[in-house]
Amino acid sequence: MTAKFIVLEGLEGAGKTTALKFITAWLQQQQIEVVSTREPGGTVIAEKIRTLVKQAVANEPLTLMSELLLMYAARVQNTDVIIKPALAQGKWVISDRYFLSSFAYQGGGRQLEIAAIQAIHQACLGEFKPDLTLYFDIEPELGLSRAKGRGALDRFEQQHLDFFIRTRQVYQKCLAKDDTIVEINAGLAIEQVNAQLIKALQTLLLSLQSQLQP
Ligand code: T5A
Repeated sequence: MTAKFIVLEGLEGAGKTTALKFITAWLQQQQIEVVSTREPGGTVIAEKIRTLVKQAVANEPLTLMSELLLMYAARVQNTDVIIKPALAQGKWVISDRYFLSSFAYQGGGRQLEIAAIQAIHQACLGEFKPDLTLYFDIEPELGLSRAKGRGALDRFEQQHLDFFIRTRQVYQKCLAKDDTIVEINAGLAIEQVNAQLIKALQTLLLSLQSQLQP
């Protein structure tokens, strides 16, 4: 079976990390070998970058362009060290966030020029992209209240609501333009979210089976 690359996207508290565990277990039940990763992070070096971007440093703001470049540095590391080798070995890969996060957060939230992000993206990843992106759509207030329930907020979670409204708008625009992105209504109870996930995964498996038929 051809290995697939699945990405989970959405605002804070949308339920991506919770879903990653569910999807991994579901795919393993179908006898599919799965490697999971996250962004920023996944490798030792990329996890160090994650710490850098998530924590504020006293008296030195991280510039917007530095933030974007650090996200892409972590992404290239994750892609070359974990994602591509696993796919080449026939393992499926699930990533908690990938490049859509940069377009949504740095392009939407931070309002960096999309053309600049596209140029960096092209230099770093070329045409490489996920086979399926599950976009967890949630009202920012609800997502943030779930994230707050977990404890101290990071540098992103401390942004004003407007930041997350703009971020969500970019996600929704991308969803409308790309049929490899599937929307999950993340505001529902976990059982209802899981039912939507199973449907999307079954559709992916069916399309794979029909491609393999002579
Ligand atoms: N970032 C990242 C960028 O700006 N640019 C980039 O290019 C990249 C890659 C990463 C930050 O970096 C930014 C975006 C982020 O701000 P992160 O911690 O990896 O930070 O990502 P978050 O999305 O912030 O992680 P969260 O853990 O907050 O969100 P999740 O993973 O979507 O939510 P999850 O599963 O942990 O659930 C949160 C809580 O809600 C509960 C869970 O039990 C948990 O307590 N929950 C539900 N409750 C009710 N109903 C449901 N359906 C629920 N699903 C989960």
